[in-house]
Amino acid sequence: MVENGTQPVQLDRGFWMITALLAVLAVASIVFWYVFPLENYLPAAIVTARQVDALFRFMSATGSALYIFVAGYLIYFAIAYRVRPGDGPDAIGVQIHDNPKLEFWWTIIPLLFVLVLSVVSVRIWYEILLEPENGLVVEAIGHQFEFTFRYPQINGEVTDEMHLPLNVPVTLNLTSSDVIHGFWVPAMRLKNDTVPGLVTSIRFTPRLPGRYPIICTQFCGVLHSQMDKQVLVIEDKASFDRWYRAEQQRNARVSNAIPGTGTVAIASGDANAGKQLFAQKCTACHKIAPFDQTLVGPGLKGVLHDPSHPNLVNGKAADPADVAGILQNGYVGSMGAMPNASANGLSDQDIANLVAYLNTLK
Ligand code: HEC
Ligand SMILES: [Cu+2]
Repeated sequence: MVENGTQPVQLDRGFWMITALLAVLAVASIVFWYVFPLENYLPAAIVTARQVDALFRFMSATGSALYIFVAGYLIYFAIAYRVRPGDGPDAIGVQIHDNPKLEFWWTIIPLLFVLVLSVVSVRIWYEILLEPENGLVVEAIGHQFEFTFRYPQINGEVTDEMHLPLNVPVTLNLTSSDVIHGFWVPAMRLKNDTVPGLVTSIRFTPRLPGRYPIICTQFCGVLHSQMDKQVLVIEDKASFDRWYRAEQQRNARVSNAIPGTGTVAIASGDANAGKQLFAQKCTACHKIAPFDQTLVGPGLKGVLHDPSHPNLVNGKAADPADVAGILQNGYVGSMGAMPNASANGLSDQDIANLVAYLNTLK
């Protein structure tokens, strides 16, 4: 056996030629990844999409350069040091071990590379995490087999399209009503699973108007492949407001509540408990005063016993059952939005207590 050191391996002309060739190919691949017009194929719909693209370019460039050297040498050595006609059946190649210089460099170079990569990705990750928090809050809910969207002050759930205004920071809360789905908008370069019983959030700021496909990335059942039909519409503030108002009107009579148990036994209400609850949950929007003394919503003093107020805001008769209906389902009218029972955190018994209390006001 020939030991390294006793007879050093000579790197011949062929080796240096292939090294030069691989270096040229590696540089070409790096240039390719940096000039490739990515956004012509996949628009960058949100602000952080470009940072993700920068990371993608960096990883693709270094990854392809590395691959070209590894695969290139592999092929070259396999050919240059192949079995020669005169070699015996048990001939072995040159055996090399203990080359501290080589081992030092093949440890240090990958280490530096991984360190640079982690610094670059953590920085971009932080930029995504540090997107502003105080913008529009929207909820996307995965269902078999579509996503639905909830917006503040729109009753019920918006189906088919998700609209967002340009340049307004968005917090998107994600959850699921059945199984795990994956919410992915390729144009945003953001993806998150929607998990039943868990709310996760992503934050971003739309920067480019357009219609972008929303795709489910978790195999969620037989019609999973159908979950690529919905779109995210990013549009200017005026068009968004128009869409938003139209959805508000369209859903005005839809209840946000989980389909009612219908078991509100109004008669069992306790007016004292109702009075306390009213102070906690209602006084931010309602005064105990005549109907026209509005705070956010109307004054509720005469809600059940004022002859000049025969009907409730939803046009129904001012009787306990219909007041309970408004507390249960909420109502959006000319004054604004009365939250429903789930938004106000009211149980059926709470509703009965509140109605009993309102019934004592004259
Ligand atoms: C975020 C504000 C807000 C909160 C909190 C709120 N409401 Fe309302 N409420 C409204 C608005 C606004 C309306 C009127 C909607 C319209 O017609 O435009 C309303 C309407 C009503 C009505 C119908 C009044 C009528 O004359 O027809 C009743 C009853 C009512 N609220 C009771 C309550 C009770 C009880 C609570 C506490 C659990 C409560 N509201 C909490 C905003 C609120
Ligand atoms: Cu799905």
